[in-house]
Amino acid sequence: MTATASASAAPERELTDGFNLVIDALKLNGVETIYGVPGIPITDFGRMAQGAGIRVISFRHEQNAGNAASIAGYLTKKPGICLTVSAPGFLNGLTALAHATTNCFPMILISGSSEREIVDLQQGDYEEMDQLAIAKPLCKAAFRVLHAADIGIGLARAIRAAVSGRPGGVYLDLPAKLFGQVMDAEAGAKSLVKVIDAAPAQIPAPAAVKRALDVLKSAKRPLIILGKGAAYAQADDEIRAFVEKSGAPFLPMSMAKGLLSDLHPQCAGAARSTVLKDADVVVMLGARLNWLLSHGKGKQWGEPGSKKFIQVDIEPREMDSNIEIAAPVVGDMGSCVSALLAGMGAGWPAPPADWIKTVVSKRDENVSKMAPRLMNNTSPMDYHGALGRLRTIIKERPDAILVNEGANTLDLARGIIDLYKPRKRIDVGTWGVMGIGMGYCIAAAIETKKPVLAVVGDSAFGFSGMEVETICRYNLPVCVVVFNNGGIYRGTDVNPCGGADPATTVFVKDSRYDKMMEAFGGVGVNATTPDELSRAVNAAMDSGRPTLVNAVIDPKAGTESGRIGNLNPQSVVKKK
Ligand code: OXT
Ligand code: ADP
Ligand code: MG
Repeated sequence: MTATASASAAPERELTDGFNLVIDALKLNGVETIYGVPGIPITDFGRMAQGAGIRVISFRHEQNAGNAASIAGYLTKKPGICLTVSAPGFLNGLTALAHATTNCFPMILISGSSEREIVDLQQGDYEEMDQLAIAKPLCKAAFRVLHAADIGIGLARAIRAAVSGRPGGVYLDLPAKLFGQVMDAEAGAKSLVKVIDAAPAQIPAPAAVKRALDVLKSAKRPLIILGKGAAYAQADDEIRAFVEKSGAPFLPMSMAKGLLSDLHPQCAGAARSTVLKDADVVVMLGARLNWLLSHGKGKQWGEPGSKKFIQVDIEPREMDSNIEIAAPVVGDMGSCVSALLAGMGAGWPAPPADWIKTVVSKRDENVSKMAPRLMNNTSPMDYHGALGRLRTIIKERPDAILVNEGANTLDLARGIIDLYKPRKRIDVGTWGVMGIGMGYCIAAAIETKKPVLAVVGDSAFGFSGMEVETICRYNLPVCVVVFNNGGIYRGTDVNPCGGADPATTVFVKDSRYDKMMEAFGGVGVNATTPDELSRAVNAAMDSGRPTLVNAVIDPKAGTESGRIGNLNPQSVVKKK
């Protein structure tokens, strides 16, 4: 976009400014959507971006916009863009930026900021804050653009930093003054950069591939762990071919569920303890040996030294982060898995039959133990009865995106709801963070154009619940099921002093979250039995109308911290 200016004698020349250059740079690099909250100094920018054909989704809180941008990055392999105002808006978005970095999701937080001259002298500007300095330790890279002529380079650097190598969050600081800077339009256009090959292939070394295959060939009890890095890579066919050729059982981490169907004959999701303890060679594909895998040590992993690890990851420094990696394979997932496949050649030996038999019989035992619990129709509902119905709904609609947060609501849904296709399950991720829910729903609906089913605890929902208005405003095909057990983990705690204040973990009894959706023109349903729940969710998924189902769950049904109670310290010196 350009304007013209004429000095009295000089010939007319076209002008552009910072606003237009940022928009042009984003469009040049294929950015279609911005998630944000308007205000000083980016209100007009948002308006102009919308006018220029970028979809600008306005949220009620920046953290939710940031979470939306981060998961947009995960789902598309392109950096999700979040736009915030200075200081408080920036800080609200920062949690999401740090979350993106921790989870290896590509995202760019673009924030307006106050005047450098005033900020640096700490003279008290409007929303004064040294945002760049604050963002730096919390993201993969941080940049500031001071001159309009550098906007193109600034955005190019941000895009490359976000998606190349291990993806992550990038901060781009745009001071208010930059937006108004005027420059010659032709020079401005020339200053923009179209990023070529933003995430170049990283080919693994042949020696590393051979070493890994030697270790794998020696295995008597191989296991493949699939992580969200493998799902992110969109190397679905190569990964499937590798897993199937190896014949090894695979264990999907939470967001890798569905990369290969949970019903695949090699899936060991329902035999988790057995495979972790007894495997002798473990292939990690885009998964880290962090807390979610007990750092690769301890009782869960059987005898110390009883297994060798092959780790495929784009980040060399991930190797040996917790335990020794016998065969590191560094490169992008697609290239690494293709190289492994090629090296396996024809006639790769199947794992010993007794190992497969052990895994399959443990899996089948756990699945049949759970089956009857999923069919109950009791009221108030327990988690199994409710989740059993949602499991059927996802089975019938395998293209839907499942968003999941909470404690019991998370842990039980992870085990009960099977996934059939890659990148269909998005959840609390590496931090176990509450509040991703509605932001993820909005971005998932927008980026994938598929129906979204959110299964969220009543506490979890509270962190982003106001975004139901956003869901209604944009008329998104999102069905939110709030598992309402009246509290965090359970709804039964009492104040130890017996005073008037409620216990710290409980909420208002018999609350009706469905009314929130109704308040903004969506559909609200109160469901007290699994049958009612099933009817309401099916109707929502059929109609595509924004819907919130208040699923009344027995307040006694959950356990403290869900399945991670072991991480929840309990005092042994409780005073009266
Ligand atoms: O093999 P074994 O026999 O062991 O069996 C395993 C599987 O084989 C088997 N399985 C199956 N059986 C049959 N069929 C099938 N299909 C099947 N699939 C699996 O089941 C068992 C268990 O399998 P699983 O789940 O795979 O294994 P396990 O051992 O659990 O795995 C370990 C982990 C660590 C990988 C796993 O547990 C995991 O991924 N956990 C993630 C946990 C997590 O991130 N939790 C969220 C954080 S909790 C807490 O922090 C909360 N807060 C604090 C807070 C947070 N987080 N954030 C912020 C910003 N502020 C505060 C809060 C406030 S949670 C929370 C709110 C909670 O209240 P809500 O109301 O929202 O929710 P409710 O609890 O519902 O009330
Ligand atoms: P999970 O929680 O599912 O175990 P993590 O987030 O812990 O997964 O691990 C993801 C890993 O995947 C990170 O170590 C990251 O470096 C890696 N990764 C991300 N993208 C790629 C890619 N394209 N190729 C290879 N590894 C990747
Ligand atoms: Mg709850």
